Amino acid sequence: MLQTINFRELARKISLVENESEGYESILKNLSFSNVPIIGITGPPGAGKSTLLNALLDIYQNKDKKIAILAVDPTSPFNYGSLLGDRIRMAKFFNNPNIYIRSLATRGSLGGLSEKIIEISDVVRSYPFDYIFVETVGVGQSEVEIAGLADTSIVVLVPESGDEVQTMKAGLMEIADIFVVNKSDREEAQKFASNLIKLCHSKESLNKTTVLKTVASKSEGIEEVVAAIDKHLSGNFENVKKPYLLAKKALKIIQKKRMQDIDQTKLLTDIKASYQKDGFNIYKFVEDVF
Ligand SMILES: Nc1nc2c(ncn2[C@@H]2O[C@H](COP(=O)(O)OP(=O)(O)O)[C@@H](O)[C@H]2O)c(=O)[nH]1
Ligand SMILES: [Mg+2]
Repeated sequence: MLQTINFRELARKISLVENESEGYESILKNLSFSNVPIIGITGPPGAGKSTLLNALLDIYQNKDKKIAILAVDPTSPFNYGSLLGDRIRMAKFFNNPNIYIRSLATRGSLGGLSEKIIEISDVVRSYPFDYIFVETVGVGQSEVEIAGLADTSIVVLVPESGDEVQTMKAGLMEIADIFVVNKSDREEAQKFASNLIKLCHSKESLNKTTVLKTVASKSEGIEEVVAAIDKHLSGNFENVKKPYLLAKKALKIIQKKRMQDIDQTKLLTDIKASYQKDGFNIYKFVEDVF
């Protein structure tokens, strides 16, 4: 008997954590995790990440798998359209009790995004999903960080991504466990995929990343993506980035905790009262106060 997940409760918890509303810290502290794998899907805007996810959902749905999707979309007017597109595309899954979809806005800045994603995916991870997918745009620094969170990272490229591969080669190679060359219905796809395979299997490349071709909009090549995900997950690869990401996160929590006791108004009052006095020394002041 399949266990149903309380999506309403999950959604409420995510909102509390997302907005740092009262009580969110206690929610985080009381989470108990199961080992739900997190799969990151990243790549340039328009590459077909959402379309690919949609096609993956069809397959997982037939296998009665429970899936959560966290889609991170920068809130810019340009991306609003893509969010809307995703909504329409994924509408057929909205009432599915096995599929939870949540869009997360980045509110213009990417700062702090990865931190929030860690917290939110931790909330999701406390529910018995089979897989959690996190879709993010681009391959910038924050995606590298998010890759630390994921057990398997998929980088979606399109045949026109030649420049991206050139400029972000190092970063891309570093984060991708699976490359998906989407829009393989286009002419240049075969050549692009062959070049990518060569790159992945060259001497410099440490991990021989799998390269797959898909036409997400026609659900072609998707079974192979499902198989590659499971193969990678069962390979027990050590995620070397994860401890670094968690150490950074721990540091932020410690900073926040330590700062909690500091009354900034009182600090200012104390400084005002003493800074003009003879012999005032800011370093000594801090040492005496803390
Ligand atoms: N020709 C072609 N178009 C595709 C394919 N996959 C997605 N698209 C289209 O590419 C556009 C962007 O797709 P989307 O999934 O929103 O990209 P995302 O920004 O990476 O999530 C949409 O209009 C899709 O219909 C494909 O395999 N072939
Ligand atoms: Mg998308």
